[in-house]
Amino acid sequence: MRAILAGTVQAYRSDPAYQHRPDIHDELDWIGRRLNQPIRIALAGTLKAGKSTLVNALVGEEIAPTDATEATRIVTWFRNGPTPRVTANHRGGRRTNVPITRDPRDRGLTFDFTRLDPAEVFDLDVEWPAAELIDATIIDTPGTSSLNRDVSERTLRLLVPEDGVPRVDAVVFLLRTLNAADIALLKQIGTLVGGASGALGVIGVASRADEIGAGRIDAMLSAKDVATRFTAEMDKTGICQAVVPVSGLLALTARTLRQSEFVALEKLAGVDATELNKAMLSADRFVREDSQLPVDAATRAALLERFGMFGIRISIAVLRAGISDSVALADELLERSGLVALRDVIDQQFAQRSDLLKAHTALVSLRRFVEAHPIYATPYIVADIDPLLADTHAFEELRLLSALRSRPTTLNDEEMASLRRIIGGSGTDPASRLGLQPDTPYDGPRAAFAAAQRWRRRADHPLNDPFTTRACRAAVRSAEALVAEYAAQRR
Ligand SMILES: Nc1nc2c(ncn2[C@@H]2O[C@H](COP(=O)(O)OP(=O)(O)OP(=O)(O)O)[C@@H](O)[C@H]2O)c(=O)[nH]1
Ligand SMILES: [Mg+2]
Repeated sequence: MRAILAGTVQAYRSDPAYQHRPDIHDELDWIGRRLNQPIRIALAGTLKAGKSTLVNALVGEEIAPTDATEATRIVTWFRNGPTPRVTANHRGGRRTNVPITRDPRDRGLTFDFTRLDPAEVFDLDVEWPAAELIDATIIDTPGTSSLNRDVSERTLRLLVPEDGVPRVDAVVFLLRTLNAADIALLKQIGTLVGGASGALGVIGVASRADEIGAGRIDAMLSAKDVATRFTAEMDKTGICQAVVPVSGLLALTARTLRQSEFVALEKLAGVDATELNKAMLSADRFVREDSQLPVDAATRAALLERFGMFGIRISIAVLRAGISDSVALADELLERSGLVALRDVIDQQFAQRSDLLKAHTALVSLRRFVEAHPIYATPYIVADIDPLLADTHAFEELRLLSALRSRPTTLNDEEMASLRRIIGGSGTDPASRLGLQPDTPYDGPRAAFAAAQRWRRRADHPLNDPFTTRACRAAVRSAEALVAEYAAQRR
C-alpha cells in the first residue's frame, strides 16, 4: 500500500495539470497519514441504544454526553490528545473551540452549545488524554431511526460517504430491541456498509442487555438467549463477524465505581432479605421517599441511575456472597456487564487486524481518488490496487468470517468452528488459529501442517458447493501461512 501510494504521489507531482494543486497533494498526504494513525471505530445503531454510554464505558470516563443534549445529534470523534479540547467543524470548513462544562447533575461532560447551531456543525472533534484512545479513535454517532431522517442522514454519511472514500475502518452496531423496524434499518445500513466502499470490520452488540428480563437477577443470562436470537437475525444480514450482549451502563459504573456507592450498597445488602425484596419489587418502589431502607431516597435514586435495577440487585447478591471491597465488586460487575467479552472481540476482530483494516481503507480511498482525478497513470495505479483488494488473503479471511454466518455450507458444527478459528475468528496468533492452549505444551508446526492437510482434503470433497470449497481453500491458505511462519521462526 505504501509503495503504491509513493508511486501515486510521484505521478501527481510530475503531472502538469496537478503539479500546482496543493489540495490534491494534501488529500494524498491525508490518505498516507491515516495509515500511521490509530484505527477508527464507529459506534452506530438505533436511537437510544446506549451508544454514548458504551463510548464512555470503553474509554473508562464520562466524556461522551448522553441523553437528550444537542451533542447526541452530532457525529463526535474521540481521539487521544495531550489536553482536553473540543473543536466544532462547521459546514464550509470553519473551526471553533467548544467550551466543556460539567453536567450540573453530575452526569459527566456536556459541551456548551449556547453559541453553536447544531444544524450548522458538521462534526465534533474531542481530544482527551485517555490511554484507551491511544490505539483506537472512537466515533460516537447519532442514533438512526426511520422517524428522524436528518439525523440518520448524518450517521449514514459517515458510514457510507457519497464520495465513496471511507471515513472509518470498523463499525460496532448496537441494537437494543429486535423489532422489525430496527432490523430493517440495520439491514439497510448493513448492505451499504458491507459494500465495496464500506468498513471491512463489523461487530454487533445486543445493547442495554441488563434491561432484558426486566432487570431480574438472571437478566444477563436471558440477555445471552436474546443475543443468540439477535445473532441469528444479524447473521442473516451477513455483515457482522460476531455479536455480543453488553450493558454499557453497568460497565461504565463498574469502571467509575465510587466508594460512597459501595458503602450505600453494603448498607442495602445488610437489610433483611424479605424486606429488601419487597422494597425492590419495582424501580418506583425502590426510590420511594417513605421507604424504611437505611439509605436515603436521593442516594437510592442516584444508585438507580448509575446501576439500573439489575446492577443494584447483582451488586447486593455479590456483596452477600462475601465480596468485601469496592475493587472486587467493580471487577465482578465489569465481567458481568459483557464489556470484557466485547473488548476481547474488538481486540480479535479489530485491534489485531488494525493495519489490515487501515490498509483496506487506504486502498479503497486511493482508488476513488485516482478515478476522481484521472491522469495518465490512473489505469496503472488501479491495476496495482485491484488485485490487492481482491486477492489479499487477510481481506478474504474477514469477508469469509462475515459471510460464513449467513451463507449455507456443507460443513458440520465442529468443522465450522475450526474453520472460523483457522481463518482468525478467535484471534490471529498461531495458537488461537490452531486452537492450541498457550499454557500447555504443544507442537505448533505439526498442528499447522495437519490443519493444512485436513483442509486440503476437505476442500476436495466431491459434495461441496462452491462457497464451501472457497471457504476450505481459504483455510488451506491460512494454515499454509502458519506452516511458513513456523519455518521462518526456526530459521
Ligand atoms: N439500563 C441501562 N440503561 C442504559 C444502558 N446504556 C444506556 N442506558 C441509558 O439509556 C439512555 C440513553 O443512553 P445513551 O448512551 O445516551 O444512548 P445513545 O444510543 O447514545 O442515544 P442517542 O445518541 O440519543 O441515540 C440513558 O438514560 C442511559 O443511562 C445500559 O446498558 N443499561
Ligand atoms: Mg448518543
